[in-house]
Amino acid sequence: MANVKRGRKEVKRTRDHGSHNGEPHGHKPHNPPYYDPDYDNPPDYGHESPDNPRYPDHRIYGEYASKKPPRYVPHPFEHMCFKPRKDDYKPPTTCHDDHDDTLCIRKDHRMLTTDEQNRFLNAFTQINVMNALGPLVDIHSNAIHMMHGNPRFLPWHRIYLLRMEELLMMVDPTVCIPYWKSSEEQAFPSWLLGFTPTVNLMSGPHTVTRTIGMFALLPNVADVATAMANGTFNTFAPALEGIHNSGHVWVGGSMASIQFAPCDPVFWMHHCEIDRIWAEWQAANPGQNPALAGAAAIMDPWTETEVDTRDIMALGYSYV
Ligand SMILES: [Cu+2]
Repeated sequence: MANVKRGRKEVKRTRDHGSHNGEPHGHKPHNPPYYDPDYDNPPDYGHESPDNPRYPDHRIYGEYASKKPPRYVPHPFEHMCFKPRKDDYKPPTTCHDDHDDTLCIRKDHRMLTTDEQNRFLNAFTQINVMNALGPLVDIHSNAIHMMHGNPRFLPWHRIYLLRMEELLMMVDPTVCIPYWKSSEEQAFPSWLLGFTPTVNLMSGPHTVTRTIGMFALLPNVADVATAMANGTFNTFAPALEGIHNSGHVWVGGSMASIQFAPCDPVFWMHHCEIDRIWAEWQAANPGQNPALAGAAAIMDPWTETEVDTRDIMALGYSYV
């Protein structure tokens, strides 16, 4: 085979040389450069060049093919996704029963069915791909809201969770944020292990990482009981925030950073548990509220005040 090929080449070279005045070893002139007269003088095929090359054909794209295409108006989040008719939602319908459409009943994640787990992850993915999650995560990275290390910590994150839950419910009204009772469980929710989304943040895309158990211990039931034993908000809240901090570092990776933590769905389940513990403590310690006044009492960037955060039923959710 190789011999045949080589033989062919010989023949061709001989023939080429032969065409240049018969001298077998003479200088071979360069090929003239490629020249296409149409390139300089394109023929007229009778078509105008399109005003808008992305939409070249007016018959197909209508006004988009013109110099003045329609203005782009984004859909509001609640209209970004198709939703089945209310009757066609598949059970279980956790959030909207016949009496109250908006009340969320937040459950221990261990109580979720596979369908409920999937719905939570699907809704999380949906709000992420429609770029609604990234901006919510970015709010958490802005220290101007003073949401850590002071009495705003619990009420601010209560509203933050609520905004997240509202976003999830726009995609699937059956979804509520489940809580991760880490003190009792002492393990990472296994159904989240393979779920490490990439979120578009103002700093660029961030993919969730975890270093589970590597850099901290996970506070246990006794630690939570000790925090719960505080009789005033001023001592209870820092104790609970400390437990919360350890949980962040225990998960590690994204969760260890204020900037990236809310990219991990476990952030919301962790904060849901912190919020649940606070609600339980509130019920046991009526009238004990954060000492916040003036601007510090407004849960910016939202309009809720500290007073609005006292009653979770009034905010539209409860814990089971
Ligand atoms: Cu936070």
